[in-house]
Amino acid sequence: MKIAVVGATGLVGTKMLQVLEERNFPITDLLLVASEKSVGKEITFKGKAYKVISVEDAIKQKADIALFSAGGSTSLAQAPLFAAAGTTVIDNSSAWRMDPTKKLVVPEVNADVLTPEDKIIANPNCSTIQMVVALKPLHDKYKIKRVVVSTYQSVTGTGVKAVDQLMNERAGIDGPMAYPYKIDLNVLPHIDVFTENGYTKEEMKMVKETNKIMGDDSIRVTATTVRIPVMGGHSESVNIEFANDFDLAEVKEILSKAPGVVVTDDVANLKYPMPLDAHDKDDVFVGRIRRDESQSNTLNCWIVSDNLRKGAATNAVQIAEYLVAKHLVGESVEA
Ligand code: 11C
Repeated sequence: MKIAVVGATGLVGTKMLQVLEERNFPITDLLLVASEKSVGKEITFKGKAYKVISVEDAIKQKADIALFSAGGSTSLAQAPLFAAAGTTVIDNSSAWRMDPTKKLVVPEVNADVLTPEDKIIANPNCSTIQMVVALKPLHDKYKIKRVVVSTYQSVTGTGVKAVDQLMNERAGIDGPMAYPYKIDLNVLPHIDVFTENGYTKEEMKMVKETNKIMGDDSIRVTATTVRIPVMGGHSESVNIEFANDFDLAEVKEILSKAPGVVVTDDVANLKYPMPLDAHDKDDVFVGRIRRDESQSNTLNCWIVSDNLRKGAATNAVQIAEYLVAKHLVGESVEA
């Protein structure tokens, strides 16, 4: 496969390269693409140095798959140009997610919606991805009516500038601010911009993207998304009301067998998921699984995952792996 990574110098782009290398993705040619200011820079992949090229150069080289992590406006402008050249784009921005003509995919949940005609495929928001990986097997068994989620999100979700802000504050150094307030020793109940209904865009992504990925608009979702001074991953407190009653042991059994999920739930031995443990892993960790005693058919749990891995790079690479495995890209499709 000829693979392009667009936005190769950013936090997610760097992680995409790491994941492609670790998972030994079948690459014959690799195109590393970034904005003009990075063109010519060298990046090492599997011990070989590659020069960063421009988007225009990359389009001409007709990659089989382009993994995009270059922001919404770049994606809106450039993804259709790659698609027109025959490249299948897997885009990590929010640009295409709610477009009814585009698929929004988490492989463990809905990879089967993909066809060879899908030339721009959207990768969901990180906080949505880790939640739906855990929700899907439970929805299949008990049917989810409503989800109430509160998130505790890593600064890595914002990007390098936010990581720098946190580290500078910890070191007592003045520097550029990614957030309107100090983040070290603080909590910001604010991720992405506020919308007219008083929720943030991040909160509304969790609502709308969950319905689209799960293929079920009857699931009601309400979210409060919060930034905390943490690096390794996003955490979520999730309250799930089902149509049907459940057995707690069976819930744990279902989750422990679910693809992409690791149950870490042994409170007697103080075992529960934490971002420090999830960091640089591909799994979604679920713990603190317990009945909500205030309401029937309702479960509480705690879901943690590395937002740069399963929440972004790994999910995109898994989509690419699925396309290859099912012969939905490459020469076999063009023939
Ligand atoms: C955050 N979830 O943690 C965001 C980052 O729509 O892909 C990813 C934003 C997106 O700030």
